[in-house]
Amino acid sequence: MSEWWKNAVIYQIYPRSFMDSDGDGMGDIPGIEKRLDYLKDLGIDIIWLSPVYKSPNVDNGYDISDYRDIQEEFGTLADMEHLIGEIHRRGMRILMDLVVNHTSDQHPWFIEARKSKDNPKRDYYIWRDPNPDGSLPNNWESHFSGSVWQLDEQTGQYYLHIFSAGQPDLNWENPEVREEVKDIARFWLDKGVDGFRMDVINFISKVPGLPSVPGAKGLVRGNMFYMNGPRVHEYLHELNEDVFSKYDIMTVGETPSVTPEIAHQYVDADRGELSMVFQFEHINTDIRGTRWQLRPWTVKEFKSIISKWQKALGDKGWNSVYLSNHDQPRSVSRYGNDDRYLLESAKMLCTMDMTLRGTPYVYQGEELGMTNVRFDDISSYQDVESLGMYRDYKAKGVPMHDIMELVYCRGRDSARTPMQWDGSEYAGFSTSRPWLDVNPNHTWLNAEKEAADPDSVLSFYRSMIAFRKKHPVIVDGSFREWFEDHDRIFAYEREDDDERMFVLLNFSATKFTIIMPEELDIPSMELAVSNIGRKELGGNIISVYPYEAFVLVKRK
Ligand code: TEU
Repeated sequence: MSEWWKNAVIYQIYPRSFMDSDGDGMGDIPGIEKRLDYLKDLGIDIIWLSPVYKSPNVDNGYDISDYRDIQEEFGTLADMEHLIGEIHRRGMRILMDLVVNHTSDQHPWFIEARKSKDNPKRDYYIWRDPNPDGSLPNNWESHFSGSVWQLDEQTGQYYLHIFSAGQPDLNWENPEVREEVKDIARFWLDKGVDGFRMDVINFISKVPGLPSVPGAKGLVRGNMFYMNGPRVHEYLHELNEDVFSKYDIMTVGETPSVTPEIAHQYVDADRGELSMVFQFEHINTDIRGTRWQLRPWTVKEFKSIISKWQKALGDKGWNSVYLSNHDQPRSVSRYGNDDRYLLESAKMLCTMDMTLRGTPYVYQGEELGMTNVRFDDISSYQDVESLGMYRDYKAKGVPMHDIMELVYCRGRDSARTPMQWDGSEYAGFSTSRPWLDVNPNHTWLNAEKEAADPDSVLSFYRSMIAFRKKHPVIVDGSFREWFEDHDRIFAYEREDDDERMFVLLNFSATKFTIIMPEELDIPSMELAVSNIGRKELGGNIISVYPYEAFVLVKRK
């Protein structure tokens, strides 16, 4: 089967914030359809749609109550079928988000399951009696604050929810559950979708007995007992054998806590599991443990992780390349400089994404250089995770100023403010006040303005995506890092039989001079990309400007 996904550029749409077609302040499927030409024009090959299924929206669609129907606010199943057709008509492909570690507590399976201990659906989920002393079954902390256990009054047992109580975990040990998942996948594949992004797919197999984390005081993350668990590969292989391998599709697993060694087990072609995974190591370089525990970020650590993955999943396996999504702060605010060097740094990050080996993902608005937002009051925020932290930290007496800073720099709503199409009141996203307010900077940072400006971030993305497609060395070539010890620049060389490419990225606001090693033979190379409008490099001694990025090429 062809590996079309290796050459592709993928664009993630967060449907509630992309485009509203009916003026209710909520993005929808007909809205997405209206903007398909924008994506085609950008050079996008594949669209990944965050969940659009029926959902009570405890976690914005990541809590699904019907996998075969569409959330009313987003449209109908017929709208979705039409969208799939329109995407294909433009020569693009579409991935759906398959969220099957858990369902919504409003899913008919769970409604049945909680009715009685002997209900036929009971074993679709994970239940435990309280301990004899009345304490919780174990000490695991939910990702969204509090315990992972919720007491179900009716039957007197607890059910497991790694995320919110509205997201009970499915019991994958039950073969009926696995058959249900296969049926859901077939339902969408038969409608023509081209694959899946699989939500926290490495959480599906729990260590038997669900042991407490030893030696911990209070609630702690039980990661080691459910991430990359004992049967996860068996389950994924089964899914692949029975379903995925029968279609020409791609799959990308969302897999927090994987090392390259673990990732190989998910993505190597001979394993028959997934096409690629999202690893989290490079985006966890400014946190410890959970997203709310900050630590200083350094270029050196960040680039060493990226290099490690480039080398490890080069010839065998495959990388995904991403800096942001609907769960992460805006990339330019996090790794660039969203103030004085917004333009330069957004383009620098784009240069990196489009020249690494792997499939690059652009998260909606990233191509405009959209930034984090700072709303004054917590009441403007909607994210279940941020609000959970807010309640917890407030109860613990953490100063309000510190809590709000965490919301600003780490909260997920920064990535979820509506897409900035133009400078009008609701950013051209909607004709009424959106479910989450627009970022006030939409008056000057928006797609309409950027489309008309050859020097904009948007224009740069368009040209970099086109550049990537013209240079197969980016997809197939080897990767070699240069200046490993430099604490501001990330530099690397890509090479195949036809071409040699050298990329230099300044991750700082500092200007400095570097001397290029003779071995690189810089004077023989041609300047192909510059994010600051450079016309030439000069010789081997180069003045590097703040957040500068350039790419040099040489045909062999
Ligand atoms: O995310 C899972 C995940 O590991 C995190 O990125 C998550 O956002 C949380 O911050 C962990 O601290 C996936 C989805 O992408 C996310 O939107 C969902 O909320 C979550 O799973 C549950 O479905």
